[in-house]
Amino acid sequence: MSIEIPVGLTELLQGYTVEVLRQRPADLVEFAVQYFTRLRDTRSQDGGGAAVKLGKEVVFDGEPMQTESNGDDEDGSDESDFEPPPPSRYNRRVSVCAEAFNPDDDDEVEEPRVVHPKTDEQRCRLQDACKDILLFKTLEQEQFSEVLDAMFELRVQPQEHVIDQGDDGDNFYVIERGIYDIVVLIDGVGKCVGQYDNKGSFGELALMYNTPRAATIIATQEGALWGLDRATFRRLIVKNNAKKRRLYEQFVESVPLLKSLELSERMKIVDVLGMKTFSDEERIIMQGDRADCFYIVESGDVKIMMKSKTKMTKVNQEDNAEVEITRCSRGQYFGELALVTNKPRAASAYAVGEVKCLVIDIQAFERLLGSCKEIMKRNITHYEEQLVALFGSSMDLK
Ligand code: 1OR
Ligand code: 1OR
Repeated sequence: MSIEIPVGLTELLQGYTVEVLRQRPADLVEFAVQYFTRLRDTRSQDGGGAAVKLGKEVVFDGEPMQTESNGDDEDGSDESDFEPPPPSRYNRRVSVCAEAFNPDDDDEVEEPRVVHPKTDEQRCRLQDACKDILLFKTLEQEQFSEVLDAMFELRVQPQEHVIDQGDDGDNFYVIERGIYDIVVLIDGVGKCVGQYDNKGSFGELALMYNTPRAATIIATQEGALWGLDRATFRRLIVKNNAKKRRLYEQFVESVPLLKSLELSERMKIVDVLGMKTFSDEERIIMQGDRADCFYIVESGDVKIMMKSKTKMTKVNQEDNAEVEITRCSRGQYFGELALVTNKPRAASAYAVGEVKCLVIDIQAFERLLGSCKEIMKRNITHYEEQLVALFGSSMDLK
């Protein structure tokens, strides 16, 4: 007699078991109720799609009575959620996201470490290009070195498509130089929705979630990029994301601004955020600078200072000393104004004591925080009222 094991059952139970071992709840049944309720809720939030995987929870395949397929569906033609297992792995049908967030999957076959030899000069340039890449910010030193070793340099020509929307993901890219348009098909027509200007990175989404490329990236001029192959990205960055989710899940859930988001949306924010630490008095934002990211305070205080435009009579005297206008503490955000208004930074921000901030880049902000913009805009209206009260004039923040 053959017994059919429903697709997803093994992962479902494994996921629960892993959580029990990790969290050691006193009451297993109560914990199971909470765990599976949450799993069901996140599944329905995601529209009950074929593969739903959130945080450290299990994959749930939405086709209940299928047996484990041995790769029948793995031509990738209609189910971008599923990725063929690498040849060296046993041939179970694996949900993308299961792979993406199964940090404890220690039975993974060790893949050979990729090393692209570099000259000292190349390594210097690479380190410089990578120093502010948020996805690398939470890596251990050892993992970061592996990433740097695996990266390879590529040159691009004007009008070259580095990525085409809809393609499979091959590499993740860090920009060394050049300007790149972000083009997204809207109703079948390509629309430029943003631009990378000589810094930043792209191409992480298809590799993280095994989805087709979500946008087309076009070099507008001659440029240089550093590529990181898919296998290394998944082995180091995706694995690190599982750790990030464990570390930041609770905190992100406590941030008032993000309350209106679905759990799955908050987890996507966790996947792409970086963590930056600032020492006492260090400047985090400078008034007048161009903005490329957004901050949420995790610990410490941040003081917001603005140049007061008071008229001074004496020659050479500073005519715009900074005035403290407010402070942000744990769970509060700053640096949204310039992103929402598309203007330079309206104020400076300084660390008070040691400060840790979650940092989200402008593209992820646009992509993931769109629905929070209404709350931000409402608060910006309050800034304007405060501005009038403090300086007696309106400064046209919008
Ligand atoms: P990818 O692997 O999907 C295309 O390949 C990359 O473009 C993507 O990863 C991101 O790194 C990058 N929506 C989706 N992807 C974007 C976006 C974006 N911006 C940059 N990428 N939006 C634009 C936000 C300014 C939302 C458009 C509706
Ligand atoms: P940003 O991107 O312009 C500076 O970078 C940040 O300071 C800004 O976003 C806000 O997040 C934060 N006016 C302007 N910016 C403020 C204000 C503010 N408060 C916080 N920020 N206020 C009016 C000016 C007197 C509010 C005072 C309570």
